[in-house]
Formats: sequence, C-alpha cells, structure tokens
Amino acid sequence: MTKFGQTDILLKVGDITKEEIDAIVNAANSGLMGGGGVDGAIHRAGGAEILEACQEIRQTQGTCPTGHAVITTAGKLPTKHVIHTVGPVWRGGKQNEDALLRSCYQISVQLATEAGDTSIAFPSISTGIYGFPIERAAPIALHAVYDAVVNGSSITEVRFVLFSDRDYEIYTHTLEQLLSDNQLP
Ligand code: AR6
Repeated sequence: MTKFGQTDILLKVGDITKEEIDAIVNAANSGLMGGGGVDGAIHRAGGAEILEACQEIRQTQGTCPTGHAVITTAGKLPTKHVIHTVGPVWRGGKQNEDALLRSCYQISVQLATEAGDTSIAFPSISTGIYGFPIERAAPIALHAVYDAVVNGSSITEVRFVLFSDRDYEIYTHTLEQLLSDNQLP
C-alpha cells in the first residue's frame, strides 16, 4: 500500500461494480445514457435507478462535457455514489487529451469530497473504447489523484481497479517509477 499524503492508494485487479467503497467512478460518455465497457457493467449491476438519475441530470443540465463529471445514486451497487465522468477520445495526443483526462480524475475527487465520501474507486478512464494509450494515461491518472487528494480533499482511500493483469502491471510499474523519480513528493 502506498500513501499520497494521508491517503491510502491501492492498485488491484477486479470488477469495479463489486467494490465496497463510498464512491465508484464510471467512464461514461457525454450522453450519460449508458454504453459498453465499464459503463455498461455499472448500469447492468446497479439497475434502473442509476439510469433514471442520469436522465434527470440530462433534463436539467444537458449533456456532460468531456473532462467533467456528475454524481448520482449507486442503485443496487455496494457503494453510495457513482461519479460519471467523460474521458477524452484519443485523437493522437494533440487535442488536449492529457488535460481532459487529468480533469476527469480531479473533478471526480472533488465531487466525492463534496458528497462527504471518504473513499473512491477509479477504473482506467479512456483506455478502453476511447483508445487512450494506457502507458500514457497511467502517470496522468496517478499524478492527478495525487494532486487532488493532497490538496484538501476528504478522501482517505483511493483504489484503482484495473480490469486486466496487464493494466495492473502498467499502473504498478508507473507508480513505482513516479515514486522512485520523486515525482510524487
Ligand atoms: N471494472 C473495472 N474496469 C473495467 C470494467 C469493470 N467492470 N469493465 C471494463 N473495464 P471503457 P473508455 C475497463 O471502454 O475507454 C463506454 O461505451 C476497461 O478494460 O469502459 O473511457 C462509454 O459509454 C478499460 O481498461 O471506457 C463511453 O462511450 C477501462 O475500464 C466509452 O465506453 C475503460 O474502458 C468510454 O470509453
């Protein structure tokens, strides 16, 4: 287990819909109406309540722009909230993808904090259907979470729930590298 300031950081292989934790993050799309990948899994496992909450948000505030997030109930999931964030579609790396990805992690921590949550689980946002190279996404994710949790959040535990051994190894290696290079003071 690593610590970012006072916050425990755990990397694991797993299905995020099974995590018993205050908040899980969904790699959603702007329409907020569900989809494939982790989004599909969360809506399937959480049931209609999550989709209804997303529909209500759509009606009141419209679609969710890339790099932003919204928070809803978690339906039947063993968690209090689902934070739906919209990662960037990979378009070669010069379309602000890095900053938009960073923003997803930071706003998610912010929304969890505002909701009174103290623990949060992330999938590897944008690195599936949206095609963001995971070797480039992992340091952005870890840096963004580091900055967000050490700068006055209520979060005491962050879990990165990776869906394959390969993804887990990339995140683990990246974290070791960042720590040994003193890039996470
Ligand atoms: N638990 C944890 N991680 C998972 C799970 C799960 N149950 N299922 C998949 N992953 P993706 P994106 C991993 O494609 O790239 C959807 O259609 C997956 O292996 O879910 O941000 C949305 O509606 C990968 O490592 O999200 C959007 O349209 C990571 O989660 C679009 O896909 C993210 O892959 C978003 O694409």
